[in-house]
Amino acid sequence: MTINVSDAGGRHRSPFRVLARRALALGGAGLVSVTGVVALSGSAHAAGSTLGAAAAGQGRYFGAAVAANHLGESGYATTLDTEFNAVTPENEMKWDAVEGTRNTFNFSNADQIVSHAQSKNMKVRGHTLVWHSQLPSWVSGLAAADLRTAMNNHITQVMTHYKGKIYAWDVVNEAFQDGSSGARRSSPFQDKLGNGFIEEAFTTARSVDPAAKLCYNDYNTDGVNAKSNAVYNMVKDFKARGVPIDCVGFQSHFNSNSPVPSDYQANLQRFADLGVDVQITELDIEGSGSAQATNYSNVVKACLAVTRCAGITVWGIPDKYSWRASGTPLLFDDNYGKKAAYTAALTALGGTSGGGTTDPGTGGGTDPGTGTKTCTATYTATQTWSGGFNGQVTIKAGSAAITGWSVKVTLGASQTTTGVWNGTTSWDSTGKVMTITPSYNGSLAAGASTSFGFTVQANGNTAAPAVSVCTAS
Ligand code: 9MR
Repeated sequence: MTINVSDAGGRHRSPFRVLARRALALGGAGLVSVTGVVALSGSAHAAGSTLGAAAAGQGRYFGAAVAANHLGESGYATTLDTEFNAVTPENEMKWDAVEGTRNTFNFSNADQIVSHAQSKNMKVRGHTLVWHSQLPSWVSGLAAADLRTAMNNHITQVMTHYKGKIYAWDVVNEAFQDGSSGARRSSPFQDKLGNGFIEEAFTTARSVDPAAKLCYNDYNTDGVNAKSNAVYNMVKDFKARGVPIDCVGFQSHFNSNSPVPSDYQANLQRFADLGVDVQITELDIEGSGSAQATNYSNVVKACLAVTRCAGITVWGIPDKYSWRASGTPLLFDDNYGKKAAYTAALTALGGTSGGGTTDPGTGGGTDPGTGTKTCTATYTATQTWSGGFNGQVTIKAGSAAITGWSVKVTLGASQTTTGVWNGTTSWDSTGKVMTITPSYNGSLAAGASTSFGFTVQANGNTAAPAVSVCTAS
């Protein structure tokens, strides 16, 4: 989420309250694939003993974000194929991945995921066509008229390549600001093309693949708040004026600073009432054990209680491959053992566990720590592709609790960054050194960790950026 710089801050502070009423009608519009993939369950397992089968029994899909470079790992592929009946390429369909150079398209990694999904009869969510992040610098450098041409061409080429194979596209991603303004986020598209870029993108998308559902997707819109109100008003306006839109994606990245909102179901319902499907598109919930399990259960129940909630996608399979692995936010542990959260999600879907290991979670003791405040910063390259890579820096508090941290990241020659998440960035005058401080994740118990990440456009230089010593406060 580009959650960039000011991301995922806790907007929803009230304790989660289940508002769920179980839906009586199970098959809302949009639950039947329009892509020719008829069966919702991709596996031969007994009805209800896997997430996908249990969701199918409720007229829903249950998907996972998938990375092409993990498909060769047997535990990964087996878990995907057994448990899920939908996929979203986690990074492989983003602009920088498919059109790093203008009008030169590279679909190889995304194709691997789509072929895999098709061979297992899984739905594919296309993610994403127009987004300010993971956007090559050639796009941001264009003047308005050329940018419009490039945007429409990108949509046209990518959707044509996958025509008939995509259940739903995230046509526009994360176009609104966080906070109380309800304003559009500044981006090359917004700044140069104005508010109309969103409807233009949807209109172009409809003309290319009329069978694909067209979604607007965002984060921090999961409860009723200024940002979701702004998206709501846009969708209402689109429906009133006949601008094509079929669905709204609620990313649902939750943690203690941004918990599952108490009005989650009510928020999904009010969008559904506008005449669009709602989809939970990037679900992950940091935590462990029974607290995490309860949150997962509540999210599943909220979806099932909204007839037009078409399905749920979790943002990864095992914790170790999560974009925020240190928060262990997913349903499977690093060895593909089923966590308590898995069992809770399956049970909420009306399924019954067919066995497997259950990881109760550690609960994580906290040491109040009284000594000097220290932290360490560890860099890992989490993803690489032809034009660049994603870096992640894990910040770990020493033997005392801290309330703030700061790390400098120095980019190599020719490198630029297109997005930073889970951190606030300030740049030095050379434009090469960014100082990252917390966006919401400054307070760490002794020994606890958090991470921030960034995307680097390599421009020919794939060397790891230099990460300075962590400074704690
Ligand atoms: O999970 C994705 C991670 O691997 C990438 O490094 C990151 C780069 O922007 O994007 C992550 O996925 C984001 C998604 O595309 C949009 N919503 C927020 C997700 C988490 O950051």
